[in-house]
Amino acid sequence: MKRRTFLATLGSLPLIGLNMDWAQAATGSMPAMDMMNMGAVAPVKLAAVESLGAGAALNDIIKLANTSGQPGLFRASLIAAPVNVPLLPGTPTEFWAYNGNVPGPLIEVTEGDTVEILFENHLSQATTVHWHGLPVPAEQDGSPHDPVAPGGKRLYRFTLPVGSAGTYWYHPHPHDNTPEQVYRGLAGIFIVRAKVDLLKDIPERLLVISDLKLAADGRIAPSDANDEMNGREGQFALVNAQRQPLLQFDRGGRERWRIWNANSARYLRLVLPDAGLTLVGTDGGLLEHPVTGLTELLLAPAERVEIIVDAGTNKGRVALVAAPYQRGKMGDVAAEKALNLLTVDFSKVAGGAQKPLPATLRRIDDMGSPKAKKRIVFSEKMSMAGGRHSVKFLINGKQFDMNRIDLESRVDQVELWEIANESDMDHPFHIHGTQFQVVEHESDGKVTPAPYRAWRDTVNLKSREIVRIKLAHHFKGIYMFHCHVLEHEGAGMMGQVNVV
Ligand SMILES: [Cu+2]
Repeated sequence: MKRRTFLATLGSLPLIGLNMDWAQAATGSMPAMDMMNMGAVAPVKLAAVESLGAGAALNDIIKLANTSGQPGLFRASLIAAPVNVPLLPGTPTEFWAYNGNVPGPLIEVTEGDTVEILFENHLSQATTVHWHGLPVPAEQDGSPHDPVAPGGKRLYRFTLPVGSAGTYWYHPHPHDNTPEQVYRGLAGIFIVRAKVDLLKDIPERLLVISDLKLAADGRIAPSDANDEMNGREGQFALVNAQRQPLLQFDRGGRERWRIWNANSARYLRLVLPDAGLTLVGTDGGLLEHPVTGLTELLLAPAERVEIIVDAGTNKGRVALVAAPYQRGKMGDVAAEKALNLLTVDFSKVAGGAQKPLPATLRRIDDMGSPKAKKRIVFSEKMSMAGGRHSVKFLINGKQFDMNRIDLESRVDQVELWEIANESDMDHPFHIHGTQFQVVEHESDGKVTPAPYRAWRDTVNLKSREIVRIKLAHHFKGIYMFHCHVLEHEGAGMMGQVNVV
């Protein structure tokens, strides 16, 4: 069974640009192949999409209560533990969740605040809490170097500097099992509010989009070979853990939406037909100027945006759609199709013209001339070494090794990082502990400067694309950088920079 599935996948693989050991494998002359080499299992029968109800009112995200009572200090506890949720009749579904919530509770602080989170691990695996995108010291980053053992606890403590306002999240990042811990439900959201925010009077919505691959028997399905290779995409793209909820546009004619792509691997090419869609923020907070007139917005896994949605001339119901996006998946995969993420009901608001947004939202200075340069290359290599099938996802030709430092940077020094994707698939680049500015994209020798200045911690690379970014780290220590298709990260598409 395993062999047949594997060969079916293999038969339609594009061979161009791949390691040619693969062609030998395709002849079928190899000895029995060991799928377990990829940690993958054969596909299981999935629950029907209609088995989860749709159309319920959109949930708000639960907030993590601040227990400190002291101004400038946010103190709370997070517990990672299994929780049973009745999704299908019969067997409840076991998720792994922070404080019993999927997605995890919202941590909401103001720039300048100190954050103290007492974390307890009630899982059967070691885990960490990684503060995705936040400028935190290396030893507070929840990196694979600082696991919290099953039954263990630790205190995370960091101060968020003025200027760090933005839209972040937290999720596990242990040496192994990051993909599994996230797909079982461990991911929560984090907002750092600015002391001065010119858009603060616009009512906000928080939309956390996450993947669920649910087996017909109610279990969360294990990842199969296709998930391991292309990144896991279940049959559900949930919004605030709901299938196609209803967003009643009833907070006035204009809303500010923060959107998280918390999927393991699914890209979100967001389209909201006929509604005004204005980009005002990225991972690291507001842009300098609103970007108006967008018809679609691509969010790679782990990316966040802030958009302004105006009721405009909409009077009825419109679906927020994830339109088909080709990211170079390999093998015999289903054709990409549009997914309705949620329904927006504009019928309760008077549309019409809204007053213009402020032309300038805040200042983002150029980071200045880089003092050093680095080059990162993403590649994929497939082989049948020793009769064992393996897909390797590499950075600079290597798989992740926790005992190897790949790069060295100087604290506070601005560097130019050139990231080249020499593979056939898209890969989103993410670096820990800091935000960067994209300088330009290059494709087929054509260089396109970034159209606006923005702070990001994640940027997508299409196949054969080069992206140049400027970045600086502000703490010493070891930080990870990796592909944020979690199965690729788990397979070794990750490196370490030591900041000295
Ligand atoms: Cu990747």
